[in-house]
Amino acid sequence: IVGGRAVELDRFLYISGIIILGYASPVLQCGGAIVSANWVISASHCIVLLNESNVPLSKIYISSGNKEWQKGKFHKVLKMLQNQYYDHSTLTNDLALFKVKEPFNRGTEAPIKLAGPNYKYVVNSTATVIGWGFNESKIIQKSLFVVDVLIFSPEFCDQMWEEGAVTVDMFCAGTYTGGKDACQFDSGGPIVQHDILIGIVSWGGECGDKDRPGVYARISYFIPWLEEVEVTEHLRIG
Ligand code: 4AZ
Repeated sequence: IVGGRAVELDRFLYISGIIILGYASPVLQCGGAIVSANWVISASHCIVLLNESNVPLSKIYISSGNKEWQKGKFHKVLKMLQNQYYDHSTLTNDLALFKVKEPFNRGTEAPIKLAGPNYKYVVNSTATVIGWGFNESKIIQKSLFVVDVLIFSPEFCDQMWEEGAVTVDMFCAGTYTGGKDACQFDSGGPIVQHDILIGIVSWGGECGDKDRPGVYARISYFIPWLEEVEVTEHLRIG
């Protein structure tokens, strides 16, 4: 998170890290958000990165329940599910679900409600991005950071990026003067409005570049898919 502030965990009990265990010390790969008793939502490109590095499933864990990702409860990942329409070249449909073995405990780990299919992404409204990713010095953070950004219109996103790059399953967000953004290793993590999950950190340019706003997977677009895959679980959809 670039241009943000350090926070306590209490307002962000759903924040999760996708981590790799089995090396000398834990490695942070991506962010994520708890959405039900045994499921975390994240980005599909995070699974591609894990696969490209040949990380076996047995080394992949979710860290949650602590503002410091290295001190969280580590939940073994049983299953990783990529959206079937994910395209690695365009990063369209960059959403994934991770199933954990041990359910999340409602004291220090709690699910966030998802934006429903009719959620209004109000242009110029403030949203909060959460994560342990790079700060302005390109250093992964030990403790949790957040930053407030503005949701931009599809037309503005098109002007800032190539026309057609920010597709219907995405939105972009940033500030008019730059300096506030998600960054590397925030990928897969949440962007929220009033305790509702509205997006997942997906891609961008140079972090904080005012002319290259961060791009997020648009949660409201994926509700049919989420309901389909999470047949037996109960997601909280707004
Ligand atoms: C990344 O590489 C990444 N500025 C995520 C978000 C942004 C840039 C890069 C947005 O995971």
